Amino acid sequence: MRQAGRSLPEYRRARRNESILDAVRVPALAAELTMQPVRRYGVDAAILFSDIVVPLVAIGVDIDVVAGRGPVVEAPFRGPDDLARLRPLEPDSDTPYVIETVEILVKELSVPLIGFAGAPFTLASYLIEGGPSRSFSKVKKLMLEEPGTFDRLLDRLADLSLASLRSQVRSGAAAAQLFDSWAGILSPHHYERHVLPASAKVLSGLADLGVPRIHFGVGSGELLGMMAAAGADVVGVDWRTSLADARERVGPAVAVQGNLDPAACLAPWTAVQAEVSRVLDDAGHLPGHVFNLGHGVLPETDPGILAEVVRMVHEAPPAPPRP
Ligand code: 1CP
Repeated sequence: MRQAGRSLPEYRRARRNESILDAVRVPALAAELTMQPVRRYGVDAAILFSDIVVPLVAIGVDIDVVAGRGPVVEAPFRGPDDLARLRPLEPDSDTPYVIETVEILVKELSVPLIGFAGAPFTLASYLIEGGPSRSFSKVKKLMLEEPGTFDRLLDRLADLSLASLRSQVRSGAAAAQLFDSWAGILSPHHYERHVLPASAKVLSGLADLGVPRIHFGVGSGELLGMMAAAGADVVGVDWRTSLADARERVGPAVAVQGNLDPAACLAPWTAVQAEVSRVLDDAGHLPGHVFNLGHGVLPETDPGILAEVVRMVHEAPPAPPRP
């Protein structure tokens, strides 16, 4: 999961005070930052060091990633005129550094690399709110006030995410994760009407590449069935929904990913151990479970605890084959 590196002293040393957007443009550094948590924890896959706003910045949208806050948009999107600010992404010329980072990683890593992009709704929420938000009031207002503009915005963002993911997979990423972190703030009705079509466009647009497609959200328990039906092979689940319930919602053909509460990793080991056991039990010790946190690693997490979590999951009895 995101930001495993933040807990590591070697990460903080390598990052120095550089902005993440600058670090991403230096392939050797981005590759090193991707590999650090893999080396330290022995996890089974790496997630590319980048950010969901990288393709937007690459097509000229003025976004800064502010330390301790997140992405901040200089001139937030307000209406139909702003659609012209989103030209198509041409990965070869707009994000050559991402392609180069992926190419280095594919050579260096002994585990698969997961590429990723922000889902249309989560990207739109930053563009419209202007930055991280609690109420998401502006994005909801635009969705209801100008549904045509909103749908066109999401459709363009779908093209952007799809172009970015396709280039990462073409360069060697072995899986593609679509992060719809904030979709959980929507009612199922609005998700289905305004968001699902755009996310389905991204996921179905990857089908021919033959890599697993992971669809992740936070607080999205009520949306899991639709998130699976959008064309996902794996659906990410946070700690608010048990993996047993999640499995029922996504159906037998789709795997679940999750869902240890990142905050649980701040507790003493015996408490963490009980939480890890419960996640494994909820998943039924069956195939089709990718063990993960329900969201990003908290920076104050003790790396020793995360190493123990990985060891415990690796030592869990292997799942029996599917009947
Ligand atoms: O482990 C990694 O660092 C992997 C790379 C990675 C990924 C997968 C980063 C680096 N960002 C992301 C995805 C991302 N970025 C998501 C989707 C996953 C999630 O929900 O966590 C989101 C919503 C963002 C947006 C973002 N970027 C935030 C969240 C702000 C908010 O609205 O609450 C933040 C804080 C950032 C900055 C950022 N991105 C990545 C890092 C390491 C950081 C921290 C700042 C920095 O180090 O400069």
